[in-house]
Amino acid sequence: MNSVSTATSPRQQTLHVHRPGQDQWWRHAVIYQIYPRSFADARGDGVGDLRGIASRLDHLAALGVDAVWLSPFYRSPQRDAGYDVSDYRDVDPRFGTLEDADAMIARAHELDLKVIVDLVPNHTSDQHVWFQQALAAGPGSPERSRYIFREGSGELGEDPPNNWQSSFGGSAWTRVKARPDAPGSAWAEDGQWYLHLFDSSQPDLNWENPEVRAELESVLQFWLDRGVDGFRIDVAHGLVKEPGLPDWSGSVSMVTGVDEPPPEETQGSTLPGTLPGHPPMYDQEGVHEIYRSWRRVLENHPGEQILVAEAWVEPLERLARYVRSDEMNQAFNFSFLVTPWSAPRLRTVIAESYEVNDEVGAPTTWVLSNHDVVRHASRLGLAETGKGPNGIGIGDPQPDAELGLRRARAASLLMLGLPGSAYIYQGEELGLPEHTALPDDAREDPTFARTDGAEKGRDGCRVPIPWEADAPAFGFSPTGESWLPQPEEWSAYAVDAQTGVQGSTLEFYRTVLRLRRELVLGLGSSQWEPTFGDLASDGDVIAVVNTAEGREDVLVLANLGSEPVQLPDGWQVKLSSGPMSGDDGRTVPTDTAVWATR
Ligand code: ISL
Repeated sequence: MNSVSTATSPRQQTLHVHRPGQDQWWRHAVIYQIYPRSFADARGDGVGDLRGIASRLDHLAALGVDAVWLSPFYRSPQRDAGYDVSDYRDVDPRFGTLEDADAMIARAHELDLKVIVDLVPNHTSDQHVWFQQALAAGPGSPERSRYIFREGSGELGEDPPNNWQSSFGGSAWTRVKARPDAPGSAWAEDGQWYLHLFDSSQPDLNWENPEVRAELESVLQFWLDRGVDGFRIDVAHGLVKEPGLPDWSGSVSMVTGVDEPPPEETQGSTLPGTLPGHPPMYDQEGVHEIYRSWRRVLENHPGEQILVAEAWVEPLERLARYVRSDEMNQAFNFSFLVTPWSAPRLRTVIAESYEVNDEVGAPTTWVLSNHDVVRHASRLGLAETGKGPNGIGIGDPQPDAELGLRRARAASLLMLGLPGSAYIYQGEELGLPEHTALPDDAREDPTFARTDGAEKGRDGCRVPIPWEADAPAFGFSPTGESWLPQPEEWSAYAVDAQTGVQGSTLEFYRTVLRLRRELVLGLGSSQWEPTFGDLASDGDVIAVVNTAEGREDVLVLANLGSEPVQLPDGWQVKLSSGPMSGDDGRTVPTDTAVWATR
């Protein structure tokens, strides 16, 4: 067993100091992500809806979260599960009506939950009236200049304008007349190409066009007036492209971000402030001006609404530029999410996260799961932890479910003990694993088809969640319909099967969130706990002390090593992610985290 080293550094090493006055709700909120298709289906057609959400919000209030973020529920052909918006000011009939949205927001507020909605400004659906008008109006028209249309390369314009690849696989360009399912007359035959960083049904907007800027600001205003408390900004790093759209041979794929930088000899960005090989479609300087103007829109509105950046930008220093004091309020910490299950790696990302965010006065955020990645209860049970694959299929290496859940609970206890704001993805409070055996013909994520099945895609983390062990579709819908099939074993994960059951993941999360709130851990200061000496600086233990005036110190400790470790003297266990061991119950086993007070 690893024991406490006495030869420790006398000084605790500071990670983060809470500054007086920085107590706003979004600096410490626990935000629960609702994926509307898969949360609760009141109508019984197998697709979740807003009335279903409203009817289940009391579960979230009882869980103890502060806010919900809903993935898009706007009018959309659903080619990318709602991230292809055809009308930003209306609700898709699959999810309900604007009145249902108002009622859902009102119910959330009644329960003291803030509501954050998703805004998708990088692209629209090809069914958006603007894109239909652009096709009809032809090259050189003001309608086309709302998007990024270009002539093709090659003698006859038969090749795409540049070599950019879609994050979902294949070229990032589609030629107008070549589109196979073109709905007839609306489709021009002029042979121009349009850019889409994602699916061909998601044309990228042209953010150089003032009309685009004005329109999206008016959309912000529309939802502010309906009472929302903030916006999660989809692909926040993508809106502005490098002028001239230079070739770039790197690859940017779903989940993984920039996983292959371009070979050295090929062109990359040459813009000042970017690294050689920086992707010319992401993280361009021009995006920041947009967020400054949005911040002003929010500040002119009564109340305290926020902007959250979904930006797969590395290193963390670059990401922190999105949360400077006059830009967004928060950015998702994907660097934390993709870090392998390794104490040294996690310590590094934790320290860096505080360093870069404190520099700009922004809260650090923490996140382990969302609708784009393999659920962390499964990801952490894979032989190789880290960012994980883009989906898991029946023929792929399968996660160790028990190991995954043990680590997931430890990871969540670690994350929720750290100062800052934290995200929970629906079902994670149930310890829900990824569905790793979905039949291919059930898959809907466009990445599956666009990569010819090489990537399984994100459906496995989007399966409707279980509420009642013995009800049809586990209580997701009254009829038993479910747009993706649920594994039979999920009855054991249902909310009613875990409620009141000591040691269940749901009761664990409830206790964690209650204590986090009582002790206001999200607004604490933090430092490394020095007692562990080498073990916590080079070894397998992560030990952070969360402090605040007027309350007891809280030690947040996770043991990622193969040997158990002893809790340092003076600390009393408050809560652990799994059973403690040793005669006195003060030994922290492998892959276990603990909160202790003194
Ligand atoms: O391009 C990337 C890396 O730089 C991606 O990781 C990208 O930022 C990310 O996948 C964006 O995801 C969001 O937008 C997509 C949508 O399919 C996802 O569900 C959404 O979270 C397109 O709107």
